[in-house]
Amino acid sequence: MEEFKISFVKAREALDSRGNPTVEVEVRTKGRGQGIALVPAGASKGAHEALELRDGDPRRFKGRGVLRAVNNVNNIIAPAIMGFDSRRQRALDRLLITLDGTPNKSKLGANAILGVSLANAKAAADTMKLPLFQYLGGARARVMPVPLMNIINGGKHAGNELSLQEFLIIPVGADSFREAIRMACEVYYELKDYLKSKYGLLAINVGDEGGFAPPMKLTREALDALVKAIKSAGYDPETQVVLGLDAAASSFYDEDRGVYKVDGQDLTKEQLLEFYLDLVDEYPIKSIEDPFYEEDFEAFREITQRLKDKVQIVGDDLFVTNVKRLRRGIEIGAANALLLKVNQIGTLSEAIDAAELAMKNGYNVIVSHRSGETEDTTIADLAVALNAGQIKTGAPARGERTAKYNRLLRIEDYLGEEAVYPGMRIFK
Ligand code: 2PG
Ligand code: MG
Repeated sequence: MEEFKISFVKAREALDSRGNPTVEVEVRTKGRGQGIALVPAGASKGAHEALELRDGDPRRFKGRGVLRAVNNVNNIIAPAIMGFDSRRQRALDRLLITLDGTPNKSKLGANAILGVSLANAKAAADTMKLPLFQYLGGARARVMPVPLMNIINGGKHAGNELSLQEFLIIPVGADSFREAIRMACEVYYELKDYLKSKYGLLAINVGDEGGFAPPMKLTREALDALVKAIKSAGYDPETQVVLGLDAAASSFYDEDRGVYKVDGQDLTKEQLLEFYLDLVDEYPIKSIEDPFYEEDFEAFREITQRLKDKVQIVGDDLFVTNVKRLRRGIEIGAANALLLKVNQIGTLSEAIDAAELAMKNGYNVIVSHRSGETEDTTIADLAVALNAGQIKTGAPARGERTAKYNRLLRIEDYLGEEAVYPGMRIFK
């Protein structure tokens, strides 16, 4: 099985969707398989994420260069994995973890390690002449993910005053992924028209994830706009296109004073809980991500207790795709869904472990992009490979977001009759 052996590894500095440098890794096998992976980057990062190594040299890219990570791939990782059987993904990831030797991958950089981990999987798949989703998921991979599409951007992703970061539409009333995308696009067009007429032309500028970033101040203004757009597009907001939120609450939590700054007010965590409960009563919200800041497992448990029968409570910054934090959450019932971001943990195998642990414990899994993305489409394949049932990858705008949707449209086409679109069933 010589053909699967790694014969070439090279990293280079490339760009992400915010124009920041990022790591690209290319891996080739003796059997002429090739894998290229580009690493994404977050803006509202969890404090417990694996470390993204940046140069900090102010003379290049305002300190954001990633040449140290690139050099770590080329000088340390490449010689160590040359000749390794690319199919042994788990062993390769373990070797990368050992080479680094730190708990948060701070020596080599999670960006260096993840680039190699993903490029290796792609090279193995290519050597086998299999699409990535089938290489990773085998014959079981056939569930198309329901997209959670962030079409109004706030928080750290937009230059407006919305406290909450993401206002998502979820097209559950479709019977295929393709139909779901069409419905979501139609809502997106209606939203654009509505925002233009109500707030003027400036309101249709888009934020980091392709959603609009209108000059709104209040959470309810954004939710009202979504409901209006869904109805104008001819859909029912209770059954066909429902809503989700990513509060990203760590970004508006004032740790010194112990309050959340939401919609111009300081809220205690009890008041913030009441705020969410009211929103869930008033709007067809089916998913709330990071409702509290990332250390408050107790507040997460409280909201999960109160809402678990009707709302998916998602841990992103809370769990950071880390099985240790996820286990702690599962023990106390801190959520009922995991947001899965491969670069939060730094290897493909560890991300898969987190997904499996979540699913085994009845948690939903949402495979997710980062706000700083690239044209890399690995997460689209991963979502299908895991039969995760959900993906969060932005609005149907900006090439780095549509790349994932287009990849999924292609996968659904490959799967043909075997493809399943779960729709509302994801919210069991
Ligand atoms: C999030 C993500 C992606 P970021 O909070 O869920 O939408 O944002 O990549 O900035 O952490
Ligand atoms: Mg989030």
